[in-house]
Amino acid sequence: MLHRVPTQPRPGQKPGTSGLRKKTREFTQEGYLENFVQSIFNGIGGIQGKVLVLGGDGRFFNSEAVQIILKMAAASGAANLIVGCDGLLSTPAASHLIRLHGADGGLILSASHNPGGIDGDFGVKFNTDNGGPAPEPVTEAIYSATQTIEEYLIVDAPDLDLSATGTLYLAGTTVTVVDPVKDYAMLMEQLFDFKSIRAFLERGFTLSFDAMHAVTGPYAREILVNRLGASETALLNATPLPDFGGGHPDPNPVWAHDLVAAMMAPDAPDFGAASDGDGDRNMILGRGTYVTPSDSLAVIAANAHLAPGYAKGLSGVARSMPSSSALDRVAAAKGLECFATPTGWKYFGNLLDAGRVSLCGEESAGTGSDHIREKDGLWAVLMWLNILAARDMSVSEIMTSHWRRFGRNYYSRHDYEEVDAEAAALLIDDLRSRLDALAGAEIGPLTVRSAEDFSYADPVDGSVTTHQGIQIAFSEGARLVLRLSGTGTAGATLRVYLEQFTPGPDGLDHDPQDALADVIAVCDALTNLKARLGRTRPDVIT
Ligand code: G16
Repeated sequence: MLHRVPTQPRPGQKPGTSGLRKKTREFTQEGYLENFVQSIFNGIGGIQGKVLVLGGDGRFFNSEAVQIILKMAAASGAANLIVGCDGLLSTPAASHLIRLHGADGGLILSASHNPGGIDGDFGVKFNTDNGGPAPEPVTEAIYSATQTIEEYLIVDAPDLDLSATGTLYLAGTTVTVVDPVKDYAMLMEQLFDFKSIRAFLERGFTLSFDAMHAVTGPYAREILVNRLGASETALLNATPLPDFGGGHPDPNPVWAHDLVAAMMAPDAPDFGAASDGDGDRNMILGRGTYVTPSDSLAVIAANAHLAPGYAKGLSGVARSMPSSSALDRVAAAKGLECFATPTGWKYFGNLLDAGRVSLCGEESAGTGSDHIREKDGLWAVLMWLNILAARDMSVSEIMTSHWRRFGRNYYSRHDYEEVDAEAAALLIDDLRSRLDALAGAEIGPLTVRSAEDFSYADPVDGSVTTHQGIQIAFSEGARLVLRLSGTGTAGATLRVYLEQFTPGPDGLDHDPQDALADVIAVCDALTNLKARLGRTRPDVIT
């Protein structure tokens, strides 16, 4: 039976960098999820007769939310919902399924790398028919629907059993329950040289993959263990848990410190990697070596042709503006077009769809290609394994040879989390108002070459996105970027991105924080941020 449930707009249902993320306690309030989901349906012009993909990263409330969304989609007349078994789908797998089935879009339940559990975060993302995150006009339409919503539709039916693959029916809607891993694993097998990676592992190359108790556990088991022959002991924290085992499923040296510590030991495996809550982020390590996401992107750009799916070469490359310009150096050497976009994977969508780029990535541990329209954690791991197998080198040898050839972009991000939102906004506004006066200024050891409030004109559709971060470049090869995060759920997070280029051949082996000392000091002098935010040091340094 169909119910029309009267409701009222909930404040703050504005999608951020990547969907709507809120505290789980807010999302689980009666009608909160329903309001947002109905607003998605309304914002995209209804879902009558449409095909949608649905799944999430398994965090607390995933199962309940999947059942609610299925009943709402049936009430709104969807033709077919393609759902991962047990309601599970990694973000990359969901993107692939949308494209594979020619679906009209998909709902992905995840707050990505944010912690889960009743005291953690929950989120809902909507992806469009290209498999990618909804672009801004769509998220704006959804947001405006949240402000005028008066009712939501839901059918009254028992929960569906999603524990096995097969076809189910709910009111007039077909629900296809699919294996969340199979199609994705097949896609990976088409892109990478599994035979040579397998042989490389058989020759004794060892690895460790930390799934952080998030969604990639089953994917890693199928691909790394079953298809590539890695040992089961190569998998760490491979069982998805609703609260990620109490951890913070963000693959960086702070939150994946156990893996990083193990990789720095003399008896470490040859290769280490981790992925995040919903499987789209990655961290790459070698024995004694941490590879920054920006460097990883540059190394992939330089070597992607070694993987069969990329043997023809890349059409162009893109990075988010705050990511280091290591990628630009590879692009220049290879004669590839290189774009700098605002933070948010959605900004790569048009470039990928238009064939202008086939590789893109971000400093926030996201790397991907035109195989789907999301960043892809395991894809990056397999790309690295393919490169290592083809070149028969260690991670540290790859990095050293890369820096010798292209120079090294020392890079770090300092995050000040849950700071007072007003103080953080004022800090950015103040800096913005001083930008014109900064050009040419000498601040300590550095001279400002350019200072801008980053805005982006999409080269494909011409749309302009403004206020995407303060970017200050210095004549000495340093760069400083400040912006506010769009994925937090409490207060504000100020991100400070720091970069210093060293051409080599000397000076390629410094500790990044030492190499960045000048630009760190200049940032403090320019912004007085610690005093203004009442902090003595960053909460997270990656
Ligand atoms: C999302 C976006 C990324 C972005 C990241 C951090 O990733 O898809 O493009 O770089 O958030 O964004 P912010 O700096 O605004 O917090 P994910 O993995 O959280 O979906």
